[in-house]
Amino acid sequence: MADDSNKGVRGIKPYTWPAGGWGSLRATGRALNRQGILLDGGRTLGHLNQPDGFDCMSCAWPDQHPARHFEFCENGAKAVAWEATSHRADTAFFAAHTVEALWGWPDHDLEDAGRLTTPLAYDAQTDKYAPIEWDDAFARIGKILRGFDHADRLELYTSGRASNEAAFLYQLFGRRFGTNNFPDCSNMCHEPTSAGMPKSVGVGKATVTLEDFETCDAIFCIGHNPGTNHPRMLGVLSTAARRGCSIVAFNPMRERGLERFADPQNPVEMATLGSTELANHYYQLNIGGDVAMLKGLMKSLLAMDDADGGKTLDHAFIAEHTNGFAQLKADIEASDWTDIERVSGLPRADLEAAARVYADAKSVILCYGMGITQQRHGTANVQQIANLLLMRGNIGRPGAGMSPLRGHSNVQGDRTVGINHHPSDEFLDRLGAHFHFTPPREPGHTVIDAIPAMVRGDAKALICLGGNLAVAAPDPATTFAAMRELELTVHIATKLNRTHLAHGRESIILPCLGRTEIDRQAGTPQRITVEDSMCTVRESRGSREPGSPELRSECAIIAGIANATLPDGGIDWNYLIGDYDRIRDAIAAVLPDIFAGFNERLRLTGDFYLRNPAREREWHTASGKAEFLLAAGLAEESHRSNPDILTLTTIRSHEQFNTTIYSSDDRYRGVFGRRDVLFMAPGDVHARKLVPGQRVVVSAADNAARHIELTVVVRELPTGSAAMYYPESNALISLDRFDGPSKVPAFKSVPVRITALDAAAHPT
Ligand SMILES: Nc1nc2c(c(=O)[nH]1)N[C@H]1C(S)=C(S)[C@@H](COP(=O)(O)OP(=O)(O)OC[C@H]3O[C@@H](n4cnc5c(=O)[nH]c(N)nc54)[C@H](O)[C@@H]3O)O[C@H]1N2
Ligand SMILES: Nc1nc2c(c(=O)[nH]1)N[C@H]1C(S)=C(S)[C@@H](COP(=O)(O)OP(=O)(O)OC[C@H]3O[C@@H](n4cnc5c(=O)[nH]c(N)nc54)[C@H](O)[C@@H]3O)O[C@H]1N2
Ligand SMILES: [Mo]
Repeated sequence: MADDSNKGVRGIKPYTWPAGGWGSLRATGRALNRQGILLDGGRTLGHLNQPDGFDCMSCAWPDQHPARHFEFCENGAKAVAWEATSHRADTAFFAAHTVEALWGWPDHDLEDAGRLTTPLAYDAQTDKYAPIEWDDAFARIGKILRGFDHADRLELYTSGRASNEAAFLYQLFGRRFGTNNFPDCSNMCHEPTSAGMPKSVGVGKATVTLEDFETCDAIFCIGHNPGTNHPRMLGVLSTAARRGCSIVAFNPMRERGLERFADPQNPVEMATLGSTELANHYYQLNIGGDVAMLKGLMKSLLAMDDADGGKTLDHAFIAEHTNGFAQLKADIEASDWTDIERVSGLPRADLEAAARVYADAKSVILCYGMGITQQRHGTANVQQIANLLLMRGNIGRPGAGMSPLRGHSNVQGDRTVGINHHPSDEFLDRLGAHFHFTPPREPGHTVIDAIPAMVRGDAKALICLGGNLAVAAPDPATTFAAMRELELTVHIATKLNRTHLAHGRESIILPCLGRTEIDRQAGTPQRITVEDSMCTVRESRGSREPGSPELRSECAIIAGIANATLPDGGIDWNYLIGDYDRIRDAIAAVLPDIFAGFNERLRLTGDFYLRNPAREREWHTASGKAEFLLAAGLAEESHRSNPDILTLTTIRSHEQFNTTIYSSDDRYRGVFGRRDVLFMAPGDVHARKLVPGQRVVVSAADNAARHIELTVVVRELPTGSAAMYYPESNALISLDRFDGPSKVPAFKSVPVRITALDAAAHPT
């Protein structure tokens, strides 16, 4: 809000500039400077997203072809600076601090201690992590794992930064050990896409490529914040806007990165302080109002189609390619406009206007993110998006399609190569045949299953391939307590975080190379591969010397654990990691449909597209057609009718990567030097007789024992909707509110109550 509603509140100032621009360049310089790498970091950035360089680890947005001179953004630069830092959490650091003392540090400071340099084991006598030899670390892990009565005692968590090669080895290790327990960060992220889309259109991935953004007539952006989370997308959006493509945003908050952008790579915009308007239609719907909004759009389209004698919808496509249209039509017609308006928070006229933009566009791309997936009805949201697109044949032709914006830079690839708690029989058959063993068939655990398994004592060991599981998941206190009862916790990581401090009886931290660093095996630099949000697999080669001579690659660490755990397992792990081409040959053998000729294709072009049948209107569903799928009612949450309860959404600031907090600013939202804020609608602030700057207690509506203190900041939001930053929010969130089919927690719709603290006693 460019007004003075929050005047006098510490750290809150209106931000009137566009996204990008000089603010972005200044922030890039500051990020490099803070990590003490100004000169060398600048050189490193030159390799970012270039054909012979490394792939950016900040998001999964695809790279431009041909590559631009600088193919990175402010937040990509921050991620690189954070990894390439000159700070070190070395032996002296761990000698100086007990785990109890470190527990009291803010999350930012733990990671800012710098890169881990040597393997560490927890010593209960001193309450410190102490250095240990690699072989000793592997032997300790192997000894405990070999002693388990059942392989399902082990949980193998993956965060989506791991390469295809590391992820493939990791799942191979887990399955050879005997478990499908692969809780994954996607279980907190895009799993509703993977659960919902295949039933609708037969694939669980984007049906568009970057080229489609060059010819589409409208782009719908629902529940994502590209200015912060996929900043390279802003270049694509502004090019589209300049050629007259409509951009329609549905988001409870006004996000600067959806409104205006000054492209730092556009000399004219930079010199003239100009910018490009992005969304020309911006609808601030209620948190959790997306099913109602989507049904409102579809209801408007049906009415238009009735009025113009069937010209609005693509009836030929519907007849030839789809199933279930009559049922969908009946379902939509049964929804009442009054209910749609109440639940979505949008007036009928707005929904009709947005539907008109949709109908007037020959080709539409619909992009979506966490606002859609992290809901109790996340899978239903995804399927209603597919319905909307199918109505006008907007899937499987140029300039049109569904574009889920994945999170972590390789979360999609990790899933493709087998990180999955319920793999297909075909995958397991081929894996077993190639490596001569019988993989387990029982489905394993997602995140929301793994944590209760640890609480019950069914799970006794947790290995984390990256990430910060306990902080990222709902209800950290429960996870921390459960982790402390485990027999073994192992973290393969670049930097220290809070999850590492909740140690099991034996607890080991194994420091790994990051994406920016040269990975040498048998003296030869290796390349790894990742898959972007639009299904292109690309190679990535680090260019920096490792942050410490002791670091090992994720692949080498997994091989070390596997050798020590499965000495007679019949898989030659050292052979596999001696040359990563061998891992890729194994991936090609196990997944021939998409990876046949993996190494050859890489050598030819450095990247290749994984075929997507829905893009070619080949529908891999049970019926062989695209399915219109129904969602019950409008997915209205029952707490909505209680005026005491607000619906809280949890968002990322511009200075964080998930649980990694770079600094306490959130420039585009006008928040500086603090994160302890609660964004509230003016009406809700007044109704509770609060004032901006007041300290309040925010408590979970279902359990007042979960609460945190925040400062009220007034923001243009629909009444009843509020927002705060993730991950601090997770203390409020329960493990039992999740989307049924995908088990993704409802991070974006948390029912809360607000109680004022005495303003005088608790100044802002
Ligand atoms: N710099 C940076 N880049 C990142 C990340 C990062 O933390 N930092 N994280 C990466 C990861 S893992 C992911 S998954 C992606 C996340 O990328 P996004 O999906 O953009 O992530 P969020 O910040 O969670 O924001 C989602 C948006 O949804 C809106 N929203 C909230 N509730 C609702 C709702 O009910 N309906 C609708 N329609 N909108 C809603 C919020 O206002 C916000 O603008 O980004 C990836 N890229
Ligand atoms: N309330 C709320 N909760 C959420 C979300 C939300 O929007 N709201 N979003 C959810 C989403 S979308 C996601 S994806 C999850 C994220 O959950 P995670 O993926 O578990 O968390 P990150 O914060 O990305 O993990 C950061 C850690 O990864 C390690 N790391 C960094 N780089 C590397 C590397 O190259 N290799 C290895 N091995 N380790 C590395 C570092 O130790 C760092 O501390 O959080 C989820 N939680
Ligand atoms: Mo994510």
